[in-house]
Amino acid sequence: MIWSKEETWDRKEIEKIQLERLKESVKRAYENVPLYKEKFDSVGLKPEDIKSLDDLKKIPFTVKDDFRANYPFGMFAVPKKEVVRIHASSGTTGKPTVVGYTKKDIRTWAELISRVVTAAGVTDDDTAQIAFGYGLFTGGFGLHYGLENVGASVIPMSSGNTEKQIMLMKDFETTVLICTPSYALYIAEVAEKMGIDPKKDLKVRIGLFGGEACSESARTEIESKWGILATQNYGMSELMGPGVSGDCEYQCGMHISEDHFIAEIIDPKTGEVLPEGEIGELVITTLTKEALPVLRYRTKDMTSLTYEKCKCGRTTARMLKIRGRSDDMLIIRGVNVFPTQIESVLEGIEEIGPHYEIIVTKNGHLDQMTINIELADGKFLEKFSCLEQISKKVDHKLKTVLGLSSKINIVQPRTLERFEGKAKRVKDLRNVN
Ligand code: DLL
Repeated sequence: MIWSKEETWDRKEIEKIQLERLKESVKRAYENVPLYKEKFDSVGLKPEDIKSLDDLKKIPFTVKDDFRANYPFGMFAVPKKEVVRIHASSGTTGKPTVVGYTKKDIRTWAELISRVVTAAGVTDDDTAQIAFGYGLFTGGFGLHYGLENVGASVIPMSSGNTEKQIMLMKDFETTVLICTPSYALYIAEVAEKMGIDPKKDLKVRIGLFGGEACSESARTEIESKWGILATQNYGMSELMGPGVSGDCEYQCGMHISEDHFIAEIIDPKTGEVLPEGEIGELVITTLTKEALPVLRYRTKDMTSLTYEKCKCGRTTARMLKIRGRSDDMLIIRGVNVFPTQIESVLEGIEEIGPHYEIIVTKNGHLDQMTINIELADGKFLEKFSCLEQISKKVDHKLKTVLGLSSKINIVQPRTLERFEGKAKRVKDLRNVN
């Protein structure tokens, strides 16, 4: 099923509405948000200079620091009276990033989530359990209104309280689970401990996962443990929250609602726009947001775009799985290391499950990277030689990919930390005394 006709428009129609809305969005931002006026003035650009979609390139980028510098409400383009909802993303340092919505923004949000959940196969026959946090995080409330809008019976469970989560899932016959992929893995483990086999004893058939990257091994494990279709959806507080894009049943890239967002891929170093298919940093311009129009926002998320028509009938551009963030990079003994590189090495080794942890410390003046890796199955623990073999295999592969040796610790299944929200797999302890 396809929720709205705009998802099947041909490119000409999409581009026509994009240009109309881009002009409005630019005008709204320029006239109401001092930051945008300053940015435009600094390069001698006026809203009237945006005459084609190609002119988008002329607009300076917006970055997270712009939100920080305008904390709390300086990025809003409407008077506070018109704002009916405020969310914020926590961030590890400093002040949170604050975002606001008008009544119309909230309605648009519900519509865009309706598209995402319909693409994943959710209908009004479903019972949807939201195990994202409700609160300042956009995950819980964001999914909530869209799921209600399609007519699903929504259980606003929030994250945590895992045993109760499972009890309700059983008693209420939940058919759709909404959470981070790491929490889906954790819930399955707790269910098993309770003597419940999620595949046989529960009725969940679709997973709507987002908020963090999901490796192929995590997705495979979720699908096999739960017996579900594990779909992914993408979003970010600054852009609205969830609802920017989502998988259809073919899981071949997340469909972007292009009548509401323009996506570009840039080289993160030079800012140059890259052609279709190349991997780079995703940059998004919002086209319909009233309270918080965002122009050319640098998401730091690395991905690529395809404009090929999908088998599902949608014509919208798709963004492929996020390949990590450009600011995730660790510098270990001078070598640039992306956690996703490590993850892709681990994915190729069958004895290893989806749980791992990267710890960076200092040994005197030297950086030391330790990777704790959880075995997929306890049976490998029985033989020391088996463990040694796995360890050697990982070390060798990592050395080839990173050109760097690291300390590998193979640990028993179910010993590494589990997460109810977004997983934190990297601990950089170098600056901690
Ligand atoms: O995580 C919004 C969201 C909630 C999306 C629930 C989907 C579902 P933030 O807390 O602002 O917003 O975090 C945004 O999370 O820049 C990505 O790095 C990451 N992220 C979100 N969805 C995905 C995904 C929400 N499907 C940041 N795959 C983004 C990979 C994702 N990373």
